[in-house]
Amino acid sequence: MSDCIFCKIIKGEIPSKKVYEDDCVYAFHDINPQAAVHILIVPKTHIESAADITAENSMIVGRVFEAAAKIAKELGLENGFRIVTNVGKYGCQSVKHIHFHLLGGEQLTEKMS
Ligand code: DGP
Repeated sequence: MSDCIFCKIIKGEIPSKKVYEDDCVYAFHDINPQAAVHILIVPKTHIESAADITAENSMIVGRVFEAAAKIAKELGLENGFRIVTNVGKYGCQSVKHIHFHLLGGEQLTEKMS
């Protein structure tokens, strides 16, 4: 999508601190980190949110989690991490291109809402 900020980041039209890329997935540091390590993992295909995952596109979720495991190993997150995807207004999703927050590098709180 031409006006999507994450599509622009994936295409290199907006700079980002890339940590991982393959044919399906692009991952980079969040501009506003909420943990010692805060990476955004984004499928290259423009899908609005997890509410739009179907039998046709659900393989991207597996590819995101494969990437997450590789990134976590690379960044030394052996003590654990959290993966979050926000959906819609109540989920506080601000960028309408599905993305997964990989949070770690410190003890996270039990609170998830
Ligand atoms: P969400 O609220 O779940 O839609 O998360 C969107 C995240 O995207 C938020 O944590 C901030 C991040 N973000 C927004 N714009 C940019 C950007 O231009 N560069 C980077 N690196 N992160 C961005």
